[in-house]
Amino acid sequence: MDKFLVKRPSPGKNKQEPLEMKGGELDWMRDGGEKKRPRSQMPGADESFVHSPWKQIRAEGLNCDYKILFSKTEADKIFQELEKEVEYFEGDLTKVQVFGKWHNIPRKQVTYGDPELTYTYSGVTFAPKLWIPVLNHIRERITLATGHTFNFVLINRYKDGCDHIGEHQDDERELVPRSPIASVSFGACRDFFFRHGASRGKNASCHIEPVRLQLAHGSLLMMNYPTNVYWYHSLPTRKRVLAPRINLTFRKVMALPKQ
Ligand SMILES: O=C(O)CCC(=O)C(=O)O
Ligand SMILES: [Mn+2]
Repeated sequence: MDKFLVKRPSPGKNKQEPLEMKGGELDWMRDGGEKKRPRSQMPGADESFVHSPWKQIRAEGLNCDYKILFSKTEADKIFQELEKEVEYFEGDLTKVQVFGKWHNIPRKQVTYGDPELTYTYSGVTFAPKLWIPVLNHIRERITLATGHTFNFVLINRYKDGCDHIGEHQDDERELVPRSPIASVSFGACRDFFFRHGASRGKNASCHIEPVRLQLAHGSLLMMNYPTNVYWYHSLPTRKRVLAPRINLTFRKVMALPKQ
């Protein structure tokens, strides 16, 4: 991964890391039944804001930025809270259509977001569940770090290294044109690949090296325009990974008339 990385200051509009946390969003992080405590006494507060540098990931038509957004202590808490509170889709919503055939998806999935939005992905239209505190907490931290706001999140849970996501582009028609996608990961560190569209398959028109990243616990990967125009991404199987991983891709979605 280092081959593609150049260190630089924060790329967001908000160059400064956040200075305060708002009480309400953190209620789930406090011990039960206690009065509000000063920030310095809150669990994990000392380390709440990690000052990890941004790393640029650049290749032809690929523009991504990566950083550790949450300290280990906070990422552990968030992971536990996600395991407790996120309710994944069941039944027909756990299947996707590929070349006209329906398959069970090799992971668990769910969407949360503003109520008027929908999202069509691999032939299935998802209505979002309403925001819950832990998701708002993550969403606010991304906004503080990048200056971007998001109204929708797709959550994928990979129970172990057998669960995966195949090569695809995030190019759904509901996405606000040229908007970035913020991908936050918790749990097992997994390999994540970008492959240029022109270098895919037998009829590849040129050879462009794939880009391999490792998405760590508590990390944020910003996929900026035009990455998803030219590059496909995937999370391949890794048989040796035994622990679960949760990935959340925060998106800017437009309310579209029903087709
Ligand atoms: O799990 C990941 O890191 C990627 C998920 C993804 O690409 C997607 O939800 O579109
Ligand atoms: Mn994707």
